[in-house]
Amino acid sequence: MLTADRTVHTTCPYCGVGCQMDLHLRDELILRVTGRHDNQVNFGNLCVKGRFGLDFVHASDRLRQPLLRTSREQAFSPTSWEAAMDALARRLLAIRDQHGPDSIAMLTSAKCTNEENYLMQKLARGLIGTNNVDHCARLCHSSSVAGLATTLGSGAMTNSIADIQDSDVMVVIGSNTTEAHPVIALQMKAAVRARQTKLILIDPRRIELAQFAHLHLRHIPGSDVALINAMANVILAEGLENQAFVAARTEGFEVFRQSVQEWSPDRAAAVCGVPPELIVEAARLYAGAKAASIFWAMGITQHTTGTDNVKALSNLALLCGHVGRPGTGLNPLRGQNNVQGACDMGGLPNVFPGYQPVTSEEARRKFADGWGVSYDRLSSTVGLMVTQMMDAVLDGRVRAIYILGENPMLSDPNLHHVEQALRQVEFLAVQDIFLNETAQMADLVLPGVSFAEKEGTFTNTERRVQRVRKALEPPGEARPDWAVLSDLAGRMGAPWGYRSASEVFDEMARLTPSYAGMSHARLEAGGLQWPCPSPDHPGTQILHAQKFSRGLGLFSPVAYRPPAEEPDEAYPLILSTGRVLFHWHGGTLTRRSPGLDSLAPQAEVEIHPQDASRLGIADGQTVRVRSRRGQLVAAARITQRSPAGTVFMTFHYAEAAANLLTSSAVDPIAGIPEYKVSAVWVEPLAENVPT
Ligand SMILES: Nc1nc2c(c(=O)[nH]1)N[C@H]1C(S)=C(S)[C@@H](COP(=O)(O)OP(=O)(O)OC[C@H]3O[C@@H](n4cnc5c(=O)[nH]c(N)nc54)[C@H](O)[C@@H]3O)O[C@H]1N2
Ligand SMILES: Nc1nc2c(c(=O)[nH]1)N[C@H]1C(S)=C(S)[C@@H](COP(=O)(O)OP(=O)(O)OC[C@H]3O[C@@H](n4cnc5c(=O)[nH]c(N)nc54)[C@H](O)[C@@H]3O)O[C@H]1N2
Ligand code: SF4
Ligand SMILES: [Mo]
Repeated sequence: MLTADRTVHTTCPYCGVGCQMDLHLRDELILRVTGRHDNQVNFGNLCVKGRFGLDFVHASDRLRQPLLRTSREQAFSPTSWEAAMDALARRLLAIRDQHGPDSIAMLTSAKCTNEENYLMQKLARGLIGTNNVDHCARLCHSSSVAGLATTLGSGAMTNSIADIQDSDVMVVIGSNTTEAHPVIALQMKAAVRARQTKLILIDPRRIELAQFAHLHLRHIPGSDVALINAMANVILAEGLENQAFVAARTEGFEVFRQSVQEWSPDRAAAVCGVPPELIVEAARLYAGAKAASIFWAMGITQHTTGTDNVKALSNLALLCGHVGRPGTGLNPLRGQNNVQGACDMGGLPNVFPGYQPVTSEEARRKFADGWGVSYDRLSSTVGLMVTQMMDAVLDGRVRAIYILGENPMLSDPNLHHVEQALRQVEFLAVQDIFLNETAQMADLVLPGVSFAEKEGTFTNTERRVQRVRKALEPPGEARPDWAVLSDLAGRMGAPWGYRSASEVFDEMARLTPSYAGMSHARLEAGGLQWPCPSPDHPGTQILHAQKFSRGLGLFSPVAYRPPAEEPDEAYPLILSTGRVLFHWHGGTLTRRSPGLDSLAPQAEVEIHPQDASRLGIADGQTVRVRSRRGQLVAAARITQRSPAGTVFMTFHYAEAAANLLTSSAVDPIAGIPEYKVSAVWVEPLAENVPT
């Protein structure tokens, strides 16, 4: 057996938990991965993806050279960096000059480092002059950011992973934590087992956490507002609210109180399908706890009512004073390894780094000075969201798209629509580590490098900024994404000339108050949680302890609205989409891991026995799933995990891409798609697939 000759301490590239790991290396090979104990994040643990899922780094089909073609009908030809970068700079400048800065849109990447995201938005804003920069946070927690920004003044997780141990009651709502944030789920399970913490699970599906739950409320997808309003109704009716907290720390209480008066448990039960007694019990348990925390993810956010769902949760926490102390709080579990960071860095159409609004003259002056660009260059117009960019291509407003580390051809809703737009766009450049489904449609493909081949930082779900360290040389001619962006800026007339990721970080920290006290050198000793405003500041474990970012916490009444598309005769089942433990989004990374792929090799449609027998579907049988947008074929998995009337699929398999089916309906405030509710028709096909 080969033994390692060195180890490199770095951060897991998969999920927002941000586990600290050692890569055990020999020559240019990762031999083994182990979890590190010297931190407050993973305490030595790793999940199967971190430990056994890094094969993609060594995959033989990593991008090694830039690829270019002069027309979409041609095949790609490998080209030099010189030619590729010249082509990119030339095309972007020409399109900007001919059609204006807002004819260019950029997607930045929650898989890339803070430094890279900072440069991507600096390029969009400071060089091109557009705020058309967004990323997968739009598809993910944009509704959490919007909801919490309104109610608390800051959209991030309020508490820390380590303080799960301080909760008496945990509400996990719309988060399949054991599969999507496995190492946080370990902490939750430990709390239940060792500390008798009571878990209230609110999820339509019987996910693994149900085995640990004191109460499991299985509601109808999309009915969270009714359910949460009813919990508040019970708390008020029984006088269980925290009056001192409401009086001292909040505003808008009276209007809120009136708004939930009509939401008796009986009325909510008729909408959400949960027995009223269970709603009452959950409300009493949450309100009566000394410290109660709420954790949520896509089951709450990915709805046309996503922002309302988050506001409803926020109302509940304010009502009981469960925020600002250890083991309390409002905790949106962030998904990608660096989605928190990509947002913090201003990879969003409305804010500069540190959530400084592009509409603020003061902020524009600050960044114009900081970047040495003219004030007029920085646009005060909020840019396009991911979910608006494709329409903007189709109606001619957007002519060029430059995508860093994202795969909209599998991850955006309504893929036929996305495909139409990407075919039509005049110029498409993709910078990735693989020729993913989106890159296959591009004019120009640039080879970036993976987390293992570059320096930088990721910010995890609890706002902790942690180092990513170079362990390997890039494959072929591939270059770190930050270096590619810096090179591009030079060719577009701005010689940024960064020599290292650390220099980029220092510039960013000067302009971003919540990161101002950090540097690569300081992060060597371990991660720091923002806000960390000065070099002697220890970082912040719990937000809103004395006062909320906006001053007083704001109660925000929310009215129940049904999902945009409900089942009917033509499409009688609800399709819910999500994840399994072993795969990552479109599978670009995990399906290159033979171990992971063998554990979840094929696309399946989870279907309840009642629906299956009514439709004449056997376990393992091939079925066709159709929606108003498209259709696909997959294997049926008959199980009681999903409730009757709802089928569940992942979006991990390109050959049965769930987003062919999903609808483009979005939340009116956050622009997040309703991935958790579309209406579908399912029918058995004659032939069987092996199971
Ligand atoms: N293995 C793996 N882990 C991942 C990822 C991955 O692709 N694979 N992706 C990462 C990313 S980017 C993200 S954002 C996170 C996502 O993490 P999660 O949000 O935990 O993952 P999902 O599978 O989307 O599931 C959400 C849960 O919401 C429930 N749900 C569906 N509809 C509703 C509803 O209307 N109300 C409520 N209350 N619940 C509902 C589903 O049954 C499911 O249990 O995972 C991260 N971690
Ligand atoms: N139906 C349905 N659709 C969904 C969801 C759902 O629940 N249901 N969830 C949504 C959510 S929450 C999210 S976050 C999105 C995710 O959507 P995406 O971000 O589009 O998904 P990924 O597959 O993670 O794409 C990441 C890309 O980055 C590349 N990459 C990895 N590391 C690097 C690097 O260091 N440099 C560069 N340049 N590239 C790199 C990978 O090869 C991959 O192509 O999907 C959304 N889509
Ligand atoms: S829990 Fe997330 S960060 Fe930790 S090893 Fe698994 S995928 Fe990586
Ligand atoms: Mo996500």
